[in-house]
Amino acid sequence: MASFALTAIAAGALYSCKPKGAQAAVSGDAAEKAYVAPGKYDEFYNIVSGGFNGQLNIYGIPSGRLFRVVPVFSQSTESGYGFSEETKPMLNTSHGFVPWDDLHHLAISETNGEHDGRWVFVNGNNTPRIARIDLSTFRTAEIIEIPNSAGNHSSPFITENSEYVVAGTRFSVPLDDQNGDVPINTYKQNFRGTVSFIHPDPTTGNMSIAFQIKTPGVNFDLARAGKGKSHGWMFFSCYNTEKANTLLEVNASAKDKDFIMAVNWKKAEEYLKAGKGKKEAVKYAHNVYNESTHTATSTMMNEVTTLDPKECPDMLYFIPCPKSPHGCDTDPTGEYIVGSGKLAALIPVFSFTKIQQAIANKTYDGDYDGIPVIKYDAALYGEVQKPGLGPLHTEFDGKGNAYTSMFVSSEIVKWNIKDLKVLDRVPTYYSIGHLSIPGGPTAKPYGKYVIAYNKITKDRYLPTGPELTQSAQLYDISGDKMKLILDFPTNGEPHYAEAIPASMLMNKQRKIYKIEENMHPFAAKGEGQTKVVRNGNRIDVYMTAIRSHLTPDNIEGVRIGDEVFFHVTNLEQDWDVPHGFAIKGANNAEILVMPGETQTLAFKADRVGIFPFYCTDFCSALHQEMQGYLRVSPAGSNVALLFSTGKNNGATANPADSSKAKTTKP
Ligand code: K7E
Ligand code: CUA
Repeated sequence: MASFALTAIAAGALYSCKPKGAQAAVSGDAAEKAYVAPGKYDEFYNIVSGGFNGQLNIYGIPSGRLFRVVPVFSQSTESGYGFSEETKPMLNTSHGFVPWDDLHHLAISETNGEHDGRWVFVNGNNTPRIARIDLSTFRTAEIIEIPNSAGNHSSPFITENSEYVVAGTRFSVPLDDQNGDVPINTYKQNFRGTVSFIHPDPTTGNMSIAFQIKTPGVNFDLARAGKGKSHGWMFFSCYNTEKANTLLEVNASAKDKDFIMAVNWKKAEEYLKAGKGKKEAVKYAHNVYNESTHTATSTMMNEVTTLDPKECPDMLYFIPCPKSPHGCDTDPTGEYIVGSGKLAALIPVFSFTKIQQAIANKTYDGDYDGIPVIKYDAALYGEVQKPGLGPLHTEFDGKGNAYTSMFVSSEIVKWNIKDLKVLDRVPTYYSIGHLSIPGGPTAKPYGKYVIAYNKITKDRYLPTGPELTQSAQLYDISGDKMKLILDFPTNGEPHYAEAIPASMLMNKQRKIYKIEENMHPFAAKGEGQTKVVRNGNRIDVYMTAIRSHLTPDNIEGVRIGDEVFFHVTNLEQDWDVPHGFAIKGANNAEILVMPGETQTLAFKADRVGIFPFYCTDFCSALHQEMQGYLRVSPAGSNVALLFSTGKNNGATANPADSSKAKTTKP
């Protein structure tokens, strides 16, 4: 009953308070479909890229409720990720500490072409990196930097059994072991692309770069792995086949067709086995978070294996694709490859079977930098005519239909894969980029919904200064016609997203870290193990947190110039009882420590005084009492190092301080 009343009020508000120009596109009935009653769970987890905030956002579908922001390439003031001493190494690169990146795409791990719910891989565009997030903790477990790359955009795309997570360069550049100090207008001679095949260990997920393929100096935009019959192949969209190095908006749009690059990676594996791989000197960071020491390590790697297509025939092919293709998506059967030319007035659909025939018959249109170019018609299954303007990305519902996002005409267009006829179109508000159907990129889509991720929301939401929110929109696709059922704002700019059934993740969530398994070198596994140790100017505080006190909570004997490391171990062994820790004047964030975990906040003593510290997470009725004091004395003071909780152990005033106090009295 209460829900009816709520809906009626919401619907009323939609009409009566509608700002000028707003679209009242959802009727009360449709909105019911997105309504998840208080206390009820959502049907899907929606894992959404945060774009230029470098994070990953976790929403519920169909409610659109935001559950969590997972920091990946960016520091988090909420959890202390990238601020705590343990997590700083996660953001190390060959360029040093890089606490930001631009996260566009993600790929959930797969087994037999279907989601297996173990990990999600994401890309850092700017300083090329791939991260692995563990879906039982929703925390970043590993980050690997990609050498020989710049603008890691066509990345990451995963193969059917997670054999590889694949990453292509957007910007071709001189390779890392070449002299890069060349005139920019020697692009054609000196700039090269690469595509990297990263192998996650099937058991641990730990990533290593298996090999890189050197390619002509084009821009790789997006990619998809083959599946089913096309398993063993990878397809990349390329633009700037003109190899322009300036004013690309004109100079990279000169040609009528660019390419989709088809990579036979099984063939690449054969060449590797036959010893065709070359070891090259490069430098890249590999960062791993260890869940028993609760600490990340960063290792600098110095070698990568490359394959040169000149020595490896039948490994790469180009397929002409009109005009500056963006998305390149394979359907659930693996037979159809959809190229979305941003500037094209049609959508070409290529046939894997025809591509194989064309290769067997050498139906080529010459070559591009020595790589065979398959004749357009020989690879083409057909074209979707008049789909709309600015096709970007395509997802599939598993019922023989494809859904393509149209950036320029702001719509989703549904079409049939077999006869290429447009079946339905719905407006999006506005300028849709990616779209996502639960399971849409896999061999077995779950269907049911399509979610649009929009760049522009003018007139959809209350305005917030010069920048308006970006947003997602949820459409019901269970019937013949798509139906808008919900708008929800997003955190950051959403690019790609995937949705996975709640049942695959909700029962495998980690609840605590076992205190007896804590291998952190500075852990105090009980209050009896707490201590404060001086080593020159370094002071280590082995601290514990449990409802509702910190041990020790009185610390004296610290001097100006000391660096104090607060190693806080959370002794709780209950789900969802983190404790926070912050201290006045720390040039840092706070830290948030999960049950059984140890995290460290560094603090530099820069002035004499009393520095309160406290728990930042409201953990009990006496949370506000969860506090303590650090006394900082002048450099050279002889105040003894003392620490305690619940008793006063006879610390005395510094004689220097009291004499000073006397003499300054008028
Ligand atoms: Cu189309 Cu970077 Cu995937 Cu965004 S990209 S929209
Ligand atoms: Cu612990 Cu508040």
